[in-house]
Amino acid sequence: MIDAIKPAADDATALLKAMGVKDALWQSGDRPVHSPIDGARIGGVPDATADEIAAAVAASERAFAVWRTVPAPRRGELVRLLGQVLRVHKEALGRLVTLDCGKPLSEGSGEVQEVIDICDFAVGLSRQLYGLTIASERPGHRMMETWHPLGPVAIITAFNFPVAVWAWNAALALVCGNPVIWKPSEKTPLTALAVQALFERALADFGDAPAGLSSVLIGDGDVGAALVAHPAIRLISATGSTRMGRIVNEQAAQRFARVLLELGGNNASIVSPSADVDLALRASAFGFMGTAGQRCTSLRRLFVHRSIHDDFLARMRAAAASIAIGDPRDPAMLVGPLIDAGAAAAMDQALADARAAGATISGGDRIAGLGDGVYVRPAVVSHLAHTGPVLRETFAPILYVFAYDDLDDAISLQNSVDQGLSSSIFTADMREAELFVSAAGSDCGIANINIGTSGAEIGGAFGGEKETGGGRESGSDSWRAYMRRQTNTVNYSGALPLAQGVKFEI
Ligand code: UN1
Repeated sequence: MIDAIKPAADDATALLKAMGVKDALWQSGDRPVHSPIDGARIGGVPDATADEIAAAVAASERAFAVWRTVPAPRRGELVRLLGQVLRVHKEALGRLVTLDCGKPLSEGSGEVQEVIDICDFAVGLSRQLYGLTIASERPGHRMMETWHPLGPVAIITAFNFPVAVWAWNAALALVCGNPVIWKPSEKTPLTALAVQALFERALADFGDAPAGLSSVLIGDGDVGAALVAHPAIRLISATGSTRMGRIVNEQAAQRFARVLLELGGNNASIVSPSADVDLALRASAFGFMGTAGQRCTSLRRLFVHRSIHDDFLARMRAAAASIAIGDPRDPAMLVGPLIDAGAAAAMDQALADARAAGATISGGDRIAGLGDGVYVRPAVVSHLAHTGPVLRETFAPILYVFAYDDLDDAISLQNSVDQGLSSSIFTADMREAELFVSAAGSDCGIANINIGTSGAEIGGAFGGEKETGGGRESGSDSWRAYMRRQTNTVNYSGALPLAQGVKFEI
């Protein structure tokens, strides 16, 4: 166990060295890097210049010309080797994730596990990029669908999952035949540098991969904008705020580039009278307080049946009041710091708005941190009308609790927000559960039964509707977003019958 008061910077030096990141990449740049654990400066990274962005895209285009012709199972071998390197460095990378974004060690290591899992998934997928054979209406003809590599993919990620979301995209993109260019959050660049160094080890083990298959470009929105505007980038996969996603979407549409957007969530759970209340309480507590409420899948709104509402609310307030908050390197701590002071200010504002609307609030106060780390007591908000901007998504541990009488009403309130990422119901009533996942139920991309809103496995498609952006990443058939579909009609007949019976004799 790491000493709870050890400065974050000391850990970073050892971890980055162990993973082979050169000092020059993270010690002397102009952009300061702070650990949210103690707010201290860990290092400085250089922003990518316009020339470096252009060079990375050019290298990516050259790599694409080669990589698209490498058989997919062989491409899978590179991702298999990446998974191997990550297994070896799982603990170190998990600790670095903790230093970079402040999530507890078990979550940092869980995030690296998620990366290993998607690598395994992608390796299997590299032998299963199946197309269809389609019955032709013409004699002596055959139709089929072929999936081809798409082109260079830009991956823009957020601070809260500094490696997993890159991996969802990169592992699939690489087996699908595409190079990747990563613009990580400027708040968590160290994880990206470490992952790039580990990727380079996998490349060395692989042997003959083209240069330029993966690169990291550090910087703010300008770097992202340059990638979105570049004609060689065929897909922009972006995770972050709806505001950012709207800009990416509009700019990419100008040149008909493909986008895969994973934006805000204003996720809700419903606790029905038949629910296993202990289970629902623990799942909802993790949902709203886990990762200090900074997951896009974090639980924001909870609808509890009136018959159990008061008791449930009291127990949730007690859980929030007693949860262990502190240095995320201490395994006893379940909640770490917020990413920065800006996040705390947004939380304060959200609570002030709820208070002004007449809500009852417990928690939300600042806890003396380590140095300048920003630690907050999770807040439970109740007796608030479910309406208006006060219910916006805030990336912080705030739970709004509502009593409901009728399940249809609860589902319709759940669906009444602008986002549609994750949702769940706690019930032992099969009819309620089936209604919730039916066409008339939750309108979200994720709808769970007797599980919270966060903590999805990689095997399913991940993403959501409405202002969440509509993209699907990770498992199931999400790989199709990284390939271009080609319809082939083959005539082996010697005659030339035209489709739909059209006649054209010359
Ligand atoms: C995110 O917050 O952007 O389902 C991703 C989850 C994690 C991924 C969250 N597996 O909570």
